[in-house]
Amino acid sequence: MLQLTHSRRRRRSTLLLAAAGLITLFALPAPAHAADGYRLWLRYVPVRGAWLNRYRRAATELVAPRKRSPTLRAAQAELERGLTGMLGQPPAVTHSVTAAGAIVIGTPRSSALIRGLALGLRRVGSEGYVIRTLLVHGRRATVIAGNTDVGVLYGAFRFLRRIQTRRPIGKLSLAARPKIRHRVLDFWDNLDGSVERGYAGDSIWKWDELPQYLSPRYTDFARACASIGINGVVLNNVNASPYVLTPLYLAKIAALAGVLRPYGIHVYLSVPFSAPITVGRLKSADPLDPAVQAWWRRKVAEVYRYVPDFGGFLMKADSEGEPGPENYGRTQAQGANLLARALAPFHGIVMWRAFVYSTNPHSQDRVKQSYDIFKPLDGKFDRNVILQVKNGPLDFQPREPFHPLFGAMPHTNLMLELEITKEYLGQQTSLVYLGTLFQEALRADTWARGRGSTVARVIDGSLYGERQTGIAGVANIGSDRDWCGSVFNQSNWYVFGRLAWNPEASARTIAEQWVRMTFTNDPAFVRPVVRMMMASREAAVDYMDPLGLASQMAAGTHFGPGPWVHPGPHMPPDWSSTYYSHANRTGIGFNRTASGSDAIGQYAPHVAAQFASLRHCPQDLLLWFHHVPWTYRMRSGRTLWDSLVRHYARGVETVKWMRRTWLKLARYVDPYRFRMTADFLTLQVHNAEWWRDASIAYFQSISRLPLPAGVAPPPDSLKAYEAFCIPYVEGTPGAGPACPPDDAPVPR
Ligand code: BDP
Repeated sequence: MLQLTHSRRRRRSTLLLAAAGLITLFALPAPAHAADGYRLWLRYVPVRGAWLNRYRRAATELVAPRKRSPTLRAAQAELERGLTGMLGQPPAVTHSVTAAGAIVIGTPRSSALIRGLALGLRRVGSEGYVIRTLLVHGRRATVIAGNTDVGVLYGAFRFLRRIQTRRPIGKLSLAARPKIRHRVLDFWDNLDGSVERGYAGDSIWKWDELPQYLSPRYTDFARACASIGINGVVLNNVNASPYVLTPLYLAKIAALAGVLRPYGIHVYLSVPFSAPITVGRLKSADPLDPAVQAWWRRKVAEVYRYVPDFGGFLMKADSEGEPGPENYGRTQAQGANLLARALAPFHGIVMWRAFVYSTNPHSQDRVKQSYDIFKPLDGKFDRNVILQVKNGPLDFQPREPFHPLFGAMPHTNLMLELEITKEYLGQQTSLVYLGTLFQEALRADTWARGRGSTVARVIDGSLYGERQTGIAGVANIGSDRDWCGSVFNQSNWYVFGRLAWNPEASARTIAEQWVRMTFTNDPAFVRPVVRMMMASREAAVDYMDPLGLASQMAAGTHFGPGPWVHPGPHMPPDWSSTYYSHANRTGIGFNRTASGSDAIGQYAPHVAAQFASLRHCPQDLLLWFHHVPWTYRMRSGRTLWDSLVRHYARGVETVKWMRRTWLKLARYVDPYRFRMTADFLTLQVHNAEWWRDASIAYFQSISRLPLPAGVAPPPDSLKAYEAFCIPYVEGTPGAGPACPPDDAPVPR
């Protein structure tokens, strides 16, 4: 009873305090760029109420080694910045513990103090950290230590996160290490400043200003990456320009590497396979040609003169018009090993993409190609090659089954490639939290070595024991003030990093922490917003590609519906929508069973049996694997047609619910971020309705079945939806000419 009264009183005083805070807030002139998203999840807003004194007692002074590397200086600066922002006073910086509540940072090498403590650092490896509360010279202190400086930096961010998310810091015993070695952001940025599939402005790399001017944004970018453990950045588009390998650009790249280095981030480059010809003026790029091999050796040595800790190359070869070893009748392994051997003396790696397919209309089922090309090459890749495999066998669709190469190449390093930029999921304005998609991909069970052979365990090396492990995310970062085109898109950068560090972490927990750091710790805000985020990806699947459909979007822009897009002179079958839906009078879906393309045969027997059975196939992948009659009875008892229509409708309803939920939360958010999110949700409702109506109109023209009771017919004709075309979309250069200028009305 006493406790109850106490907590009630505390709540009341918190309310009063909050009210007072609001009054002061409005009384003050708004600082420039207040809460405009620039500071991401590293906002460090003042702590109020009972927590403040508790935290202050445990953060009285900051004890740093006398001699500090740039990385240790970054860790110290971050702690100073965070503690000052949150606790309202800067910690005194000292070199020895003089008061209770000190925070001691360092490594055994940099700090005699830490050397003298038994912290169990051996278990945290070269990037991990230990955070422990213990007595140092008889005084209670929090030690943040690593075997390396970057471990300390990661520990500093973890410590700050506890305060940001209102967790106790008085009695800590934490230890962590990343489960994956290469945790990489892939930028699809072109050297002209545009970004392929980038929806957040131009490239953040200002090539014209480099190397002389180093924008402070680069440092803030590096801080954000380090705060979630990202340790690699591929600077340029996989559709790579040869100029990256020229001295002009290498000098610029070296300057960027210098900014990122203190934050533990290695720089990588995408390079074109034809570079020996375009840059080296050779006649060939044949991997077996000694002149080509010698050229790459020389070029790589040159790159390392500019960037001594250069990470390596990312390669898109023999894909979508990019050159590759196939041009010379060589295998993907011969191509990859060519680069690997040039990089090996410098400990560099090759991330060789498995996204290889031919758009020949007579080629087999597109989703089978990558497996068929790479599986026979298992064991043929050098040790410093990692095969970079997209999460699904097609291309970053709203939902795909896992790529059958996971688990199928026990003698090859495999890394996972995810798309953080929402190319196929509504681009900049739609609120779609990808944590659930990433988690689904990581937790998919390949059954390669029995139950529990998850994709996470393939890529973290615990299934087959690879030492070169990796994960890559196609970045959603650009020159927009808020980095990602919207505040909620930031959560996708965030969750990628957190899952890269620990692929078994929970998307929900990460969402909750992100909301707390980005907005507020108030549960009245946190709970509904996390619920919105967790429902958001499924909503998008529902209104875009339900029940295992894929690739139903408009051609080129990949924005908005286009289920009618069919093969033609300029449209290879496997870039069209009808190829994937296979919708006809009898039914819908792609038969990938043994009686069809038998793509199912690429999975381990247990998984294949499940996918092959109409009854046991997960319903959310049904049409990916089966061609199903429109009148097929689903587990719910509804027909497939009714069920499909209901999914479209449900997707729209969920987005409307998200919008209603958000509109009730104005009082917890600053006006700028509130308004932007509210308006974007209005836009998303509109887009979701457009997807629903256009898809229903199209598929009904084929199924010729009535709509289920209670579902309103699309307000426009199929012809109107088909005629509607958006000429320009950010991130899709050259989309314009695909749309004839037309004064047809915009569908409702
Ligand atoms: C597709 C994108 C295209 C990329 C390609 C890739 O539409 O812009 O170049 O992926 O991953 O999804 O290489």
